[in-house]
Amino acid sequence: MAPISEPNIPTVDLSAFVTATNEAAKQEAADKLVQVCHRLGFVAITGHGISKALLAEAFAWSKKLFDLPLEEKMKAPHPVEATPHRGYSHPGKEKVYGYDDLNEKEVNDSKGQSLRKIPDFKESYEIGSEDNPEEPNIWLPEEVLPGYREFMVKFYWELNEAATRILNAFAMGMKLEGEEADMIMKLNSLHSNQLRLLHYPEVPREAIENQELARMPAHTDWGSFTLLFQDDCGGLELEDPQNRGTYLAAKPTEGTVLLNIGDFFMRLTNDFFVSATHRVTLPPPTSSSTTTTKPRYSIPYFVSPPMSLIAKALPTYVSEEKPVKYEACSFAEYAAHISKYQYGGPAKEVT
Ligand code: AKG
Repeated sequence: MAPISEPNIPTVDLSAFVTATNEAAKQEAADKLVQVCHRLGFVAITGHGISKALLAEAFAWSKKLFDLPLEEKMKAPHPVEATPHRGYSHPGKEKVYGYDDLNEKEVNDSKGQSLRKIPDFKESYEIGSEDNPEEPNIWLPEEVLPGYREFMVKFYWELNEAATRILNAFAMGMKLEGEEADMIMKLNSLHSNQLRLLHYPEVPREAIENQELARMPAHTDWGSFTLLFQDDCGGLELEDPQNRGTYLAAKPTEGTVLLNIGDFFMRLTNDFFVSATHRVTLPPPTSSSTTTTKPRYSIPYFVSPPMSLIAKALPTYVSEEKPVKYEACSFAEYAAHISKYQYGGPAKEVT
């Protein structure tokens, strides 16, 4: 496994975008956001405007949900097809792939074989906008978990507002004008975003060390950027793009959300921002058990462009030295290409 270095992930305080009207404070924070994401593709954010109480409530709902018996959770099953990503996925259903895996998988599929060698030992529940008829939500019957749906709909929109504030900061820091500036604000589709509740059950450390099970292998996200909230378990790591193969531990810090740049934003900026490779692996041992991991709960919110938006390099980021690197394609095309591999093929159940 690639080495881990421990320096802290840089933090940017965006509270000026929540409360202040002080333009200089906003510009300073926006510049730092852009500098850090240019260098690393990820950043820790404080002052994001999501209250501690709301986050505590979200994690409490997530625990209540995953504590339900499997047959109850399966009353909102994720579709058999890859999309839309909605409802409940049992452990082993999803296998996250990185780019190298995808190439290998294409070869294996053509031979009728499966690459699903190491199942991800996690379960998840995916939620989208209630006002997106193209990708309708899949809810548990209300009596299974009363109040869950109402809270999650509210939470989706709170996160959406935070995403818009962060995009305002990006737009200010990137100093783009006209259509280019407008393009940045389109990176939050409002209705194609995805709220995901994740639970990585307790597992023998050996199973991960021996690669019998994975928590989540290294991958990038497909959209604009992801806001990632995590509990205190640990295990999330991000690759340092300045030093490929070296991962930084994203230690859980209360009040902080981790932002990682997604593929679409990378393509739009012709690699000015790099899509962050990240993974979830063994957390540090705890004093209560050195043989078993702690369970882990995390909540990513994937901020995505509208499905029809085309990722075409913005002229500001193209030059003779930096020619266009990626073919233009819509978010729908890009997402369809990647997602079919994550849910493709018969998923193995893991208990
Ligand atoms: C994903 O869902 O794509 C993640 O990378 C989640 C990471 C985490 O659980 O911290």
